[in-house]
Amino acid sequence: MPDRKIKHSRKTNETNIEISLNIDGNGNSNINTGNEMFDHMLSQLSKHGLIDLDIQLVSGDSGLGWHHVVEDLGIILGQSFSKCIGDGKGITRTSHAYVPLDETLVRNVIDFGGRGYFKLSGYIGDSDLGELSGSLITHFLETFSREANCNLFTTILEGVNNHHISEAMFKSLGIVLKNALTLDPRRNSIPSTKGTIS
Ligand SMILES: [Mn+2]
Repeated sequence: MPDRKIKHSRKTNETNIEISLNIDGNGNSNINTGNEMFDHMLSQLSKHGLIDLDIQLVSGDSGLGWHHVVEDLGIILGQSFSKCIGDGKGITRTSHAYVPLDETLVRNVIDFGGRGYFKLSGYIGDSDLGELSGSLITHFLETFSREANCNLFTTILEGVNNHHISEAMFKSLGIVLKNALTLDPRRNSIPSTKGTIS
């Protein structure tokens, strides 16, 4: 089995982030972005995706309202996934997952076909999300999908409480990541008739 782990860091004039990712992990996380709600969401992704994730915000201009931190995390996490996936040999490639949380129901559909695209259907507001917001979550998913080279369709089918909606979005994302990226022992080739997903 290939080693699908990476240590990656990104330093710009806006943020300095260090990340360590293991796609074939056990769901262990140590996440310190400085934004408690964002940490809570990324730990959902780790836990339900069986992904080991260590994220440290060394420095960031969070005084500007978290936009740069959330955006740069989308970039570095997406790039880390893309690097770990490599040519995609043996991956399942597509997956979908419905996740309910009380009054909320969210569906994610993903395809690691080498193209970056994100579409959100349904509505998430900005209240009840600590220092995060619906628009920042949307921007994170958009950035992540582009950098990870996956198509991601997130649909909020039901939901009133933004915290529940957000949590179901990240749980469901963790599950589709796990299922799409799990190596199928019968698949000894790249899952594309074109011969490439990069
Ligand atoms: Mn919660």
